[in-house]
Amino acid sequence: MKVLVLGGDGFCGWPSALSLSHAGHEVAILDNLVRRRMDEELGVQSLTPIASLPERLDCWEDKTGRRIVHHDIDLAHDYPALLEVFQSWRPDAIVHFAEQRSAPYSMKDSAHKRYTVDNNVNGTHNVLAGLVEAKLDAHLVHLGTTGVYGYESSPIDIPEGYLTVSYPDRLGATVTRDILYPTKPGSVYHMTKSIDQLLFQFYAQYDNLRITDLHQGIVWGTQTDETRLDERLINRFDYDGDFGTVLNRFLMQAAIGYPLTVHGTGGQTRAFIHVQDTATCVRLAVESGGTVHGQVRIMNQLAQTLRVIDLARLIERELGATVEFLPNPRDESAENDLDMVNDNLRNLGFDPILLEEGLFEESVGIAARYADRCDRSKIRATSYWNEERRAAVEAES
Ligand code: NAD
Ligand code: USQ
Repeated sequence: MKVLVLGGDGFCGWPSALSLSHAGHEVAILDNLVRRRMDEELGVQSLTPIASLPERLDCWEDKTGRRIVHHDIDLAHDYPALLEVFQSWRPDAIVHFAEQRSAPYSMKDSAHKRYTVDNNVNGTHNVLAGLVEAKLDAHLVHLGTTGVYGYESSPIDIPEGYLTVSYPDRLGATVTRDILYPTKPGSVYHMTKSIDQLLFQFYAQYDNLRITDLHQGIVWGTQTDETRLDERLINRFDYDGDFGTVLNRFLMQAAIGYPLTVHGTGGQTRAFIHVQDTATCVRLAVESGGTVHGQVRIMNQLAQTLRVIDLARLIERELGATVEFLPNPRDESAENDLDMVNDNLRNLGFDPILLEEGLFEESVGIAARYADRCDRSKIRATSYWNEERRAAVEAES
C-alpha cells in the first residue's frame, strides 16, 4: 500500500512510519517539523539526541534500501500543498498523527490554547475536505485519545467509541441507538480530539469516507525494533513538564535520582501503551483496511490501565527511586477508576506488551546514558489549568 504518514517525524509517527516501511509499504511523511521548533520555544531538547529528518531518512535507506519521502507542509495552513500530494500521489491509506498533543502546552495561556485549536481542528478538517476534493477513497487512520471519554469513575467498562442508549419515544415505545460516547475533555488539547470525532462522523455520513479513529492511551518507552537499528534512527524522549508523559518522566527521574513528581495523591487512573505497540496497532489498523463506508470505526488502543501512584510505587520498589507528592497544577479528579474495552484491536491480532514484562530497563538505560542532556530546571510541570490551580500550587510550595 501507499501510506502517507502525517506527523511522521514525531514520537509516535516516526517509529510507526518505519514499521510500515519495514512491512513493505511505500511510505511518505508529511510533517512541517513544528515539534522541533517547540523544543526551541520551550528551551528544552529531547533527552535522546534525535537526528535531523533528512539524516534519519538517509540512514533508513542505507540500512534497508527503502526510501521514505518527506513533504514539509503545514497541514493546518497550506491546504493547496496538501491537496496536491493527495491528487498526485494518491495514497491508499493516511495515518494522521499531526496535531499539537500536549495537554499542559495547550493550557499555558490564550496564545497556546488558540494555537492548539487552530492547528488541530484546521489540520484534521483540511485532511477530510482534501479527501473529498481529490475524490480519494483512502482509509484515514487517526490517532485520537482515550482522554475524550473523560476521567470520571464509570460504572461500565468504557466501550469503543459508541454507547448504546435506550429511551422512550413520544408514544412510549423504546428507541435504541448507538451514539458517540459522551465526551468530557480535560484540556484544550483533549477538546480538539473531541471535535475531531464530530468532524469524522460528519464526513463519514455525508461523504462516505472510510475512517478509523484510534483512541490511544499514554504512550511510554522510546525504542522500537526499527529505531534500534542505528543511533541515527533513535526516537525522541520527552521528559519536560509540558511534553513529557508520566511514565517516561518517572523512568527518567529514577535514572537521574530526581524524586518522582506525583501530582496530588496520584489517584488518577490512566490507560497506557508501549510505543512498540503503537506502531503495531497502527499497522494492524492500516492493513485491516476494512472499515465500512459511512461509519467511523473506533478502537481503544491501550495495553492496560494503571494508577499514577501505583506506577510511582513500582518504580520506587524496582529502581530505588523516592516519591514526592506535589500540588497538582491540573484541574482533574483526584481519583478515578478506569476500565476500557480493547477487543477491536485484539481481534486484529494485538497482543499487548504489559508493564510487568519489565521493559523498564531500556528506558532507564537510555535515560542514564543521556542524563547529561537533562535540564533539571525543565522537569517540574508549570502549566496551570486555571488561576485557582496556580494559587493553590503557589500556596503549597
Ligand atoms: P509529537 O508532537 O511527537 O508528533 C506530532 C508530529 O506532528 C510532530 O512531528 C509535528 O511536527 C507534526 N505536526 C504537528 N502539527 C503539524 C502541522 N500543522 N502540519 C504538519 N505537521 C504537524 O506527538 P506524538 O506523541 O507523536 O503524538 C502523535 C499523535 O498521537 C497525536 O495526535 C496525539 O494526540 C496522539 N497520541 C499521543 C499519545 C502520547 O502519549 N504521545 C497518546 C495518545 C495519543
Ligand atoms: N502526572 C503526574 N506527574 C507528572 C506528570 C503527570 O502525576 O510528572 C499525572 C497527570 O496529572 C495526569 C497523568 O499523570 O493525571 C497523565 O499525565 P500525562 O502528562 O502523562 O498524560 P496526558 O496529559 O493525559 O497526555 C498524554 C499525551 C496525550 C494523550 C494522552 C492520552 O500527551 O497526547 O492524548 O496522554 S490520555 O491520558 O488517555 O488522555
